[in-house]
Amino acid sequence: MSDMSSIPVPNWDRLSVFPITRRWPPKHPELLQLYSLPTPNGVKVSIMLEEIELPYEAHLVDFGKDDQKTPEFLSLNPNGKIPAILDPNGPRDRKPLALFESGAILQYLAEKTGKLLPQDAARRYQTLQWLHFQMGSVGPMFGQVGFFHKFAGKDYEDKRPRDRYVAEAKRLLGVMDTHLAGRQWFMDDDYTIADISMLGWVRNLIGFYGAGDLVEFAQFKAVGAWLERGLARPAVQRGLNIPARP
Ligand SMILES: N[C@@H](CCC(=O)N[C@@H](CS)C(=O)NCC(=O)O)C(=O)O
Repeated sequence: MSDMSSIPVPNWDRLSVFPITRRWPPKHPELLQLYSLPTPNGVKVSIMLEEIELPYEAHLVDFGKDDQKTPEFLSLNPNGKIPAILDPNGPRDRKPLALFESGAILQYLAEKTGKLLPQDAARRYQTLQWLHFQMGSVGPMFGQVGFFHKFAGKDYEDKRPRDRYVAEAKRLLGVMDTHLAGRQWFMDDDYTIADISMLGWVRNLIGFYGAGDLVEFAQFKAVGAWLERGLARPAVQRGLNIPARP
């Protein structure tokens, strides 16, 4: 009788122990699996994957079906939000790694591939500083502008919450504008995960949320020019529509 335990299990086969693969079965289990929807947080990861040209398989998490609150999705991200990934070739003994939180995913992918995060220690921390600025300030504040201006909150009679978030969004755009004046990207000539984290949010604020006039976007000339440069990148254009909406 042969001893089956000595036969190495291919890495991709190990994905089947992750319950998320029951709702979203991988067609290519040897590739990194992305669970997402093209929202400002979701596109950070699809843009990154397109930029670094790491092969992956994208799965649509349909908010219309509350996919993000299903037990299978929650098994990977207990916080019930996209994006999330499952990498069959993780960093420890190439065992699979499941990860949520877009900032952590961007850092992981940058370190895995050695791309879009400077090698120099000081510049690396400065890049992470801007990434955390996006995660802790830009995303949450712009998101609230969206809620109070475009979504359910727009019907609230009391406009003070909306005005508070608009004022904060303007302040943040001011911080970004001052930094970007005379620079191509957040890290000077280096396009990094800091830029990737912010492009979708600024685009959404003035596009989908329709808050351009409200935040007086026209005055933030350096941010406007940076956004244009970012959106001109083919990988950004592709990433903005992955996975395709239903
Ligand atoms: N801090 C999280 C935020 C993720 C997040 O808020 N995702 C939104 C879409 S942009 C979501 O999944 N919303 C669905 C829900 O809350 O039910 C990250 O950056 O990954």
